[in-house]
Amino acid sequence: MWDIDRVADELTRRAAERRDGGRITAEWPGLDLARAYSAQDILIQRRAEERAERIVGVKLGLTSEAKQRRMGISAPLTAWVTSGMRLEPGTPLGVASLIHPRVEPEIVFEMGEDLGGPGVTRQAAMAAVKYVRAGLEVIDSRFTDFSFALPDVVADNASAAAFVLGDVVVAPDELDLAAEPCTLSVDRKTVAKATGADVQGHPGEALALAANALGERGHRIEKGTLVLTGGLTDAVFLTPGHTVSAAFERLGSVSLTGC
Ligand code: OOG
Ligand code: MG
Repeated sequence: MWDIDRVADELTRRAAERRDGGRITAEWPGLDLARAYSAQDILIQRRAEERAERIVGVKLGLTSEAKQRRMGISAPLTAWVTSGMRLEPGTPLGVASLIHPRVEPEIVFEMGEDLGGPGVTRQAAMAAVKYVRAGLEVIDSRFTDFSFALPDVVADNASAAAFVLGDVVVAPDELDLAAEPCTLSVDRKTVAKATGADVQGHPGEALALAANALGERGHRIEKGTLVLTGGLTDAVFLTPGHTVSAAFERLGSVSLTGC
């Protein structure tokens, strides 16, 4: 019989053994969104304890049309990022340490104030942001072929695996975030283009959405933590010897090489 503890166990085991598997919702239709978020919290709490990691922020998933179309799910979701997921810029990532990693460009906020829903607007959300940065997120679904229903991917902490931040740090009032362009390339060949507006019209809307959704579950987004606002474009596979780069206009560039 499935329950939320077993869901957290199963997904933790798949990650540790670097193996994907079928949808849990196919075996347990009772895995609804509320239970999936509880399983996500258990999974991340355990991961943090077992690996002596800290939760360092929040990530949003499926906030752009490109991501929603690819995954066949039209609802954004929230999940957690930990200290162990943060990669050192310039250090290649071993593809064999993961299942089938893909990389996507993200706009990342560093929070200057606590932010808690309900009722958070984009304006209030942006007022709580200290810095904006470029990021690349590595996603590595614990489901075969990244095929999942919304509760599956929620329980799987939104496929979170790793992330790296660019070194340019910009105050939020120093750029037009909706207009900020991003080019994703693999080995210098352009594979996708987007702007900040592709994330919920403005990444600040994604931040407000996260604050409000987390508020309903009794969580706040804390000062000093990061918020990954979601892939602006579809993700690309990370492969040994190849480099994925996101080049923004004001936020600079960030790259990750597979090995
Ligand atoms: C789910 C995670 C989505 C994003 O930025 O949209 C995500 C997935 O695509 O596997 O991180
Ligand atoms: Mg992402």
